[in-house]
Amino acid sequence: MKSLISRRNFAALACSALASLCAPAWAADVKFGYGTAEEHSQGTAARKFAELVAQKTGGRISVKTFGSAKLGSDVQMQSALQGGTQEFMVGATSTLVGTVKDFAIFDFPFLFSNTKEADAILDGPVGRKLMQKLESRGLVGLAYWENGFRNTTTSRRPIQKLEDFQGLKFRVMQSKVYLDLFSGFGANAVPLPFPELYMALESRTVDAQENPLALIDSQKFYEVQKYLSLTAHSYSPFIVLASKKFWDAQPKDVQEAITAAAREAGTLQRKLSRETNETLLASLKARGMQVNEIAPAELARMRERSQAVTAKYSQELDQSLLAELQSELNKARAAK
Ligand code: TK8
Repeated sequence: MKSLISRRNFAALACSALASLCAPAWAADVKFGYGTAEEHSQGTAARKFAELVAQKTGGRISVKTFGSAKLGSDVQMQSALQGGTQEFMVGATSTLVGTVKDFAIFDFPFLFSNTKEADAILDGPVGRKLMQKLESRGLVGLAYWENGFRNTTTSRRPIQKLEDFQGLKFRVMQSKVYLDLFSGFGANAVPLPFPELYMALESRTVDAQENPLALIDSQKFYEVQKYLSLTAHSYSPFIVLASKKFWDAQPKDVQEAITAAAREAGTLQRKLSRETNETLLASLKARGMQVNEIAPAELARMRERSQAVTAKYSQELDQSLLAELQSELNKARAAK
Protein backbone atom coordinates (compact mmCIF):
# COMPACT_ATOMS: atom_id res chain seq x y z
CA MET A 1 0.00 0.00 0.00
CA LYS A 2 2.69 2.39 1.01
CA SER A 3 4.68 1.91 -2.18
CA LEU A 4 1.48 2.30 -4.22
CA ILE A 5 0.87 5.71 -2.66
CA SER A 6 4.34 6.92 -3.35
CA ARG A 7 4.11 5.67 -6.89
CA ARG A 8 0.87 7.65 -7.24
CA ASN A 9 2.48 10.76 -5.86
CA PHE A 10 5.33 10.39 -8.26
CA ALA A 11 2.94 9.89 -11.15
CA ALA A 12 0.87 12.89 -10.11
CA LEU A 13 3.97 15.07 -10.06
CA ALA A 14 5.10 13.83 -13.44
CA CYS A 15 1.63 14.32 -14.81
CA SER A 16 1.14 17.85 -13.64
CA ALA A 17 4.30 18.67 -15.57
CA LEU A 18 3.31 16.70 -18.66
CA ALA A 19 -0.42 16.58 -18.24
CA SER A 20 -1.50 16.20 -21.82
CA LEU A 21 0.87 13.30 -22.43
CA CYS A 22 -0.09 11.53 -19.31
CA ALA A 23 -3.01 9.24 -18.59
CA PRO A 24 -2.17 7.48 -15.35
CA ALA A 25 -3.73 4.03 -15.01
CA TRP A 26 -5.48 5.18 -11.85
CA ALA A 27 -7.08 8.29 -13.31
CA ALA A 28 -10.83 8.48 -12.84
CA ASP A 29 -12.39 7.94 -16.27
CA VAL A 30 -15.45 10.09 -16.73
CA LYS A 31 -17.92 10.60 -19.56
CA PHE A 32 -18.91 13.91 -21.17
CA GLY A 33 -21.85 13.71 -23.58
CA TYR A 34 -23.30 16.18 -26.06
CA GLY A 35 -25.94 16.16 -28.77
CA THR A 36 -24.43 17.87 -31.78
CA ALA A 37 -22.07 16.56 -34.45
CA GLU A 38 -18.42 16.46 -33.38
CA GLU A 39 -17.41 19.32 -35.71
CA HIS A 40 -19.90 21.74 -34.09
CA SER A 41 -18.29 24.21 -31.67
CA GLN A 42 -19.94 22.20 -28.87
CA GLY A 43 -17.64 19.31 -29.82
CA THR A 44 -14.52 21.45 -30.18
CA ALA A 45 -15.16 22.94 -26.75
CA ALA A 46 -15.95 19.54 -25.21
CA ARG A 47 -12.53 18.29 -26.36
CA LYS A 48 -10.92 21.49 -25.05
CA PHE A 49 -12.66 20.89 -21.70
CA ALA A 50 -11.24 17.35 -21.56
CA GLU A 51 -7.75 18.67 -22.28
CA LEU A 52 -8.03 21.42 -19.66
CA VAL A 53 -9.37 19.06 -17.00
CA ALA A 54 -6.42 16.72 -17.57
CA GLN A 55 -4.02 19.65 -17.30
CA LYS A 56 -5.64 21.30 -14.31
CA THR A 57 -6.08 18.10 -12.30
CA GLY A 58 -2.63 16.78 -13.09
CA GLY A 59 -4.21 13.84 -14.90
CA ARG A 60 -6.37 12.76 -11.96
CA ILE A 61 -9.56 13.09 -14.03
CA SER A 62 -9.64 11.73 -17.55
CA VAL A 63 -12.63 12.98 -19.58
CA LYS A 64 -13.81 11.04 -22.60
CA THR A 65 -16.17 12.94 -24.93
CA PHE A 66 -19.15 11.43 -26.77
CA GLY A 67 -20.81 13.56 -29.47
CA SER A 68 -23.82 13.08 -31.77
CA ALA A 69 -26.05 12.08 -28.84
CA LYS A 70 -24.18 8.76 -28.51
CA LEU A 71 -25.07 8.84 -24.81
CA GLY A 72 -28.69 9.81 -25.54
CA SER A 73 -30.80 12.95 -25.85
CA ASP A 74 -30.30 15.90 -23.49
CA VAL A 75 -33.14 14.69 -21.26
CA GLN A 76 -31.76 11.12 -21.15
CA MET A 77 -28.29 12.41 -20.31
CA GLN A 78 -29.70 14.56 -17.51
CA SER A 79 -31.23 11.43 -15.95
CA ALA A 80 -27.92 9.59 -16.30
CA LEU A 81 -26.18 12.46 -14.50
CA GLN A 82 -28.79 12.41 -11.74
CA GLY A 83 -28.32 8.65 -11.37
CA GLY A 84 -24.54 8.99 -11.36
CA THR A 85 -23.95 6.73 -14.40
CA GLN A 86 -22.63 9.66 -16.46
CA GLU A 87 -20.53 12.52 -15.08
CA PHE A 88 -20.85 15.45 -17.54
CA MET A 89 -22.89 16.81 -20.41
CA VAL A 90 -23.59 19.98 -22.33
CA GLY A 91 -27.01 20.68 -23.81
CA ALA A 92 -29.71 23.25 -24.37
CA THR A 93 -31.10 24.88 -21.20
CA SER A 94 -34.59 24.41 -22.72
CA THR A 95 -34.41 20.69 -22.09
CA LEU A 96 -34.02 21.41 -18.34
CA VAL A 97 -37.42 23.05 -17.87
CA GLY A 98 -38.96 19.73 -16.82
CA THR A 99 -36.40 19.60 -13.97
CA VAL A 100 -36.19 23.27 -12.93
CA LYS A 101 -39.08 25.16 -14.49
CA ASP A 102 -37.44 28.56 -14.04
CA PHE A 103 -35.02 27.74 -16.86
CA ALA A 104 -38.04 28.61 -19.04
CA ILE A 105 -37.00 32.26 -18.80
CA PHE A 106 -34.31 31.60 -21.42
CA ASP A 107 -37.02 30.30 -23.73
CA PHE A 108 -38.85 33.62 -23.64
CA PRO A 109 -39.13 34.79 -27.25
CA PHE A 110 -37.12 37.87 -28.22
CA LEU A 111 -35.67 38.15 -24.69
CA PHE A 112 -32.13 39.17 -25.71
CA SER A 113 -31.36 41.51 -28.61
CA ASN A 114 -27.70 40.56 -28.85
CA THR A 115 -25.04 38.28 -27.37
CA LYS A 116 -23.79 41.02 -25.04
CA GLU A 117 -27.11 41.00 -23.22
CA ALA A 118 -27.13 37.21 -23.16
CA ASP A 119 -23.62 37.09 -21.65
CA ALA A 120 -24.52 39.67 -19.01
CA ILE A 121 -27.53 37.68 -17.83
CA LEU A 122 -26.02 34.20 -18.09
CA ASP A 123 -22.75 35.12 -16.40
CA GLY A 124 -24.45 37.34 -13.81
CA PRO A 125 -26.64 36.69 -10.75
CA VAL A 126 -29.63 35.36 -12.72
CA GLY A 127 -27.58 32.68 -14.44
CA ARG A 128 -25.95 31.76 -11.13
CA LYS A 129 -29.21 31.52 -9.20
CA LEU A 130 -30.69 29.26 -11.84
CA MET A 131 -27.68 26.98 -11.56
CA GLN A 132 -28.16 26.82 -7.79
CA LYS A 133 -31.69 25.54 -8.31
CA LEU A 134 -30.23 22.47 -10.03
CA GLU A 135 -28.43 21.15 -6.96
CA SER A 136 -31.50 19.78 -5.22
CA ARG A 137 -32.23 17.91 -8.45
CA GLY A 138 -28.93 16.07 -8.48
CA LEU A 139 -27.20 18.33 -11.02
CA VAL A 140 -24.41 20.91 -10.82
CA GLY A 141 -24.25 23.77 -13.35
CA LEU A 142 -20.68 24.62 -14.36
CA ALA A 143 -20.85 27.14 -17.21
CA TYR A 144 -23.06 28.55 -19.91
CA TRP A 145 -21.96 28.01 -23.48
CA GLU A 146 -23.79 29.22 -26.58
CA ASN A 147 -26.22 27.55 -28.93
CA GLY A 148 -27.23 30.88 -30.45
CA PHE A 149 -30.12 32.78 -31.99
CA ARG A 150 -32.64 30.37 -33.42
CA ASN A 151 -33.93 30.57 -36.98
CA THR A 152 -36.65 28.67 -38.78
CA THR A 153 -36.30 26.11 -41.58
CA THR A 154 -39.06 24.39 -43.51
CA SER A 155 -39.48 22.03 -46.44
CA ARG A 156 -42.74 23.61 -47.59
CA ARG A 157 -42.50 27.37 -47.85
CA PRO A 158 -40.45 30.28 -46.55
CA ILE A 159 -41.71 32.00 -43.42
CA GLN A 160 -42.30 35.60 -44.40
CA LYS A 161 -45.27 36.45 -42.23
CA LEU A 162 -47.13 35.02 -39.27
CA GLU A 163 -49.68 33.28 -41.50
CA ASP A 164 -46.94 31.15 -43.09
CA PHE A 165 -46.68 29.07 -39.89
CA GLN A 166 -50.30 27.99 -40.27
CA GLY A 167 -50.68 24.22 -40.28
CA LEU A 168 -46.97 23.40 -40.58
CA LYS A 169 -45.97 20.30 -38.61
CA PHE A 170 -43.31 22.02 -36.59
CA ARG A 171 -40.75 20.29 -34.39
CA VAL A 172 -40.03 22.04 -31.09
CA MET A 173 -37.73 21.23 -28.19
CA GLN A 174 -39.15 19.53 -25.11
CA SER A 175 -40.12 22.83 -23.52
CA LYS A 176 -43.68 24.04 -22.99
CA VAL A 177 -42.69 27.60 -23.84
CA TYR A 178 -41.62 26.58 -27.35
CA LEU A 179 -44.71 24.42 -27.73
CA ASP A 180 -46.97 27.36 -26.87
CA LEU A 181 -44.96 29.82 -28.94
CA PHE A 182 -45.25 27.91 -32.20
CA SER A 183 -48.82 26.78 -31.51
CA GLY A 184 -49.59 30.46 -30.96
CA PHE A 185 -48.03 31.20 -34.36
CA GLY A 186 -50.52 28.75 -35.86
CA ALA A 187 -48.17 25.80 -36.41
CA ASN A 188 -48.93 22.25 -35.42
CA ALA A 189 -46.10 22.07 -32.86
CA VAL A 190 -44.63 18.65 -32.01
CA PRO A 191 -42.04 18.22 -29.22
CA LEU A 192 -39.27 15.83 -30.31
CA PRO A 193 -35.85 15.02 -28.85
CA PHE A 194 -33.01 16.43 -30.95
CA PRO A 195 -31.48 13.05 -31.96
CA GLU A 196 -34.75 12.14 -33.72
CA LEU A 197 -35.01 15.40 -35.63
CA TYR A 198 -33.10 14.66 -38.84
CA MET A 199 -35.08 11.49 -39.47
CA ALA A 200 -38.36 13.24 -38.71
CA LEU A 201 -37.51 15.93 -41.28
CA GLU A 202 -36.29 13.42 -43.83
CA SER A 203 -39.39 11.24 -43.53
CA ARG A 204 -41.57 14.37 -43.53
CA THR A 205 -43.06 13.45 -40.18
CA VAL A 206 -42.45 17.15 -39.54
CA ASP A 207 -42.17 19.99 -42.07
CA ALA A 208 -40.22 22.51 -40.07
CA GLN A 209 -37.89 23.14 -37.15
CA GLU A 210 -35.89 25.98 -35.62
CA ASN A 211 -32.24 26.06 -34.56
CA PRO A 212 -29.18 28.30 -34.84
CA LEU A 213 -27.30 28.40 -38.17
CA ALA A 214 -24.38 26.36 -36.85
CA LEU A 215 -26.66 23.46 -36.02
CA ILE A 216 -28.59 23.65 -39.29
CA ASP A 217 -25.20 23.31 -40.95
CA SER A 218 -23.48 20.69 -38.77
CA GLN A 219 -26.60 18.47 -38.60
CA LYS A 220 -26.96 18.73 -42.39
CA PHE A 221 -30.54 19.90 -42.11
CA TYR A 222 -29.97 21.62 -45.49
CA GLU A 223 -30.27 18.16 -47.04
CA VAL A 224 -33.88 17.87 -45.88
CA GLN A 225 -35.05 21.50 -45.56
CA LYS A 226 -35.35 23.94 -48.46
CA TYR A 227 -36.14 27.26 -46.77
CA LEU A 228 -34.25 29.15 -44.11
CA SER A 229 -36.08 32.12 -42.62
CA LEU A 230 -34.12 34.39 -40.32
CA THR A 231 -36.67 34.73 -37.54
CA ALA A 232 -34.06 34.95 -34.72
CA HIS A 233 -37.00 34.48 -32.36
CA SER A 234 -35.00 33.42 -29.33
CA TYR A 235 -31.50 33.03 -27.96
CA SER A 236 -30.63 29.55 -26.84
CA PRO A 237 -27.92 28.96 -24.23
CA PHE A 238 -26.08 25.70 -23.68
CA ILE A 239 -25.28 24.65 -20.12
CA VAL A 240 -22.46 22.38 -18.97
CA LEU A 241 -23.67 20.08 -16.20
CA ALA A 242 -22.01 17.67 -13.79
CA SER A 243 -23.58 14.81 -11.87
CA LYS A 244 -23.97 15.89 -8.25
CA LYS A 245 -23.17 12.34 -7.10
CA PHE A 246 -19.83 12.53 -8.88
CA TRP A 247 -19.26 16.15 -7.84
CA ASP A 248 -19.76 15.56 -4.13
CA ALA A 249 -17.16 12.81 -4.18
CA GLN A 250 -14.45 15.17 -5.52
CA PRO A 251 -12.02 17.18 -3.40
CA LYS A 252 -12.40 20.94 -3.58
CA ASP A 253 -9.32 21.51 -5.73
CA VAL A 254 -10.64 19.09 -8.35
CA GLN A 255 -14.05 20.80 -8.32
CA GLU A 256 -12.37 24.17 -8.84
CA ALA A 257 -10.19 22.84 -11.64
CA ILE A 258 -13.23 21.40 -13.42
CA THR A 259 -15.27 24.61 -13.07
CA ALA A 260 -12.37 26.66 -14.42
CA ALA A 261 -11.99 24.23 -17.34
CA ALA A 262 -15.71 24.47 -18.20
CA ARG A 263 -15.56 28.28 -18.20
CA GLU A 264 -12.34 28.47 -20.18
CA ALA A 265 -13.63 26.04 -22.79
CA GLY A 266 -16.81 28.17 -22.84
CA THR A 267 -14.86 31.29 -23.78
CA LEU A 268 -13.46 29.43 -26.77
CA GLN A 269 -16.86 27.98 -27.63
CA ARG A 270 -18.65 31.35 -27.62
CA LYS A 271 -15.88 32.83 -29.75
CA LEU A 272 -16.14 30.04 -32.32
CA SER A 273 -19.92 30.26 -32.31
CA ARG A 274 -19.86 34.00 -32.99
CA GLU A 275 -17.14 33.96 -35.65
CA THR A 276 -18.93 31.64 -37.99
CA ASN A 277 -22.38 33.14 -38.59
CA GLU A 278 -21.51 35.11 -41.76
CA THR A 279 -19.73 32.25 -43.47
CA LEU A 280 -22.46 29.83 -42.43
CA LEU A 281 -25.12 31.83 -44.17
CA ALA A 282 -23.09 31.81 -47.38
CA SER A 283 -22.41 28.10 -47.17
CA LEU A 284 -26.04 27.22 -46.43
CA LYS A 285 -27.03 29.20 -49.52
CA ALA A 286 -24.38 27.40 -51.55
CA ARG A 287 -25.88 24.13 -50.33
CA GLY A 288 -29.14 25.15 -51.97
CA MET A 289 -31.11 26.66 -49.12
CA GLN A 290 -33.31 29.59 -50.01
CA VAL A 291 -32.69 32.23 -47.34
CA ASN A 292 -34.97 35.13 -46.44
CA GLU A 293 -35.07 37.84 -43.80
CA ILE A 294 -38.31 38.84 -42.15
CA ALA A 295 -39.64 42.32 -42.93
CA PRO A 296 -39.58 44.48 -39.77
CA ALA A 297 -43.36 44.94 -39.74
CA GLU A 298 -43.88 41.17 -39.94
CA LEU A 299 -41.32 40.52 -37.25
CA ALA A 300 -43.16 43.03 -35.06
CA ARG A 301 -46.36 41.01 -35.54
CA MET A 302 -44.57 37.82 -34.46
CA ARG A 303 -43.18 39.61 -31.43
CA GLU A 304 -46.61 40.87 -30.52
CA ARG A 305 -48.18 37.43 -30.88
CA SER A 306 -45.43 35.95 -28.72
CA GLN A 307 -46.17 38.28 -25.80
CA ALA A 308 -48.99 36.04 -24.60
CA VAL A 309 -46.47 33.24 -24.05
CA THR A 310 -44.11 35.43 -22.04
CA ALA A 311 -47.05 36.72 -19.98
CA LYS A 312 -48.37 33.23 -19.28
CA TYR A 313 -45.02 31.80 -18.10
CA SER A 314 -44.08 34.96 -16.24
CA GLN A 315 -46.94 34.18 -13.86
CA GLU A 316 -45.71 30.65 -13.21
CA LEU A 317 -42.04 31.41 -12.57
CA ASP A 318 -39.95 32.70 -9.67
CA GLN A 319 -41.07 36.32 -9.33
CA SER A 320 -37.95 37.67 -7.67
CA LEU A 321 -35.78 36.05 -10.35
CA LEU A 322 -37.91 37.62 -13.08
CA ALA A 323 -37.59 41.02 -11.44
CA GLU A 324 -33.83 40.57 -11.24
CA LEU A 325 -33.73 39.48 -14.89
CA GLN A 326 -35.47 42.70 -15.86
CA SER A 327 -33.21 44.94 -13.80
CA GLU A 328 -30.05 43.16 -15.00
CA LEU A 329 -31.26 43.49 -18.59
CA ASN A 330 -31.87 47.20 -18.07
CA LYS A 331 -28.36 47.53 -16.70
CA ALA A 332 -26.84 45.66 -19.64
CA ARG A 333 -28.78 47.86 -22.08
CA ALA A 334 -27.71 51.05 -20.35
CA ALA A 335 -24.07 49.92 -20.40
CA LYS A 336 -23.74 49.78 -24.18
C1 TK8 B 1 -28.33 19.47 -28.68
C2 TK8 B 1 -29.76 20.08 -28.57
C3 TK8 B 1 -29.97 21.16 -29.58
C4 TK8 B 1 -31.20 22.02 -29.37
C5 TK8 B 1 -32.42 21.34 -29.94
O1 TK8 B 1 -27.49 19.89 -27.69
O2 TK8 B 1 -32.86 20.34 -29.38
O3 TK8 B 1 -32.95 21.81 -30.95
O4 TK8 B 1 -31.01 23.25 -30.01
O5 TK8 B 1 -28.85 21.95 -29.57
O6 TK8 B 1 -29.98 20.54 -27.28
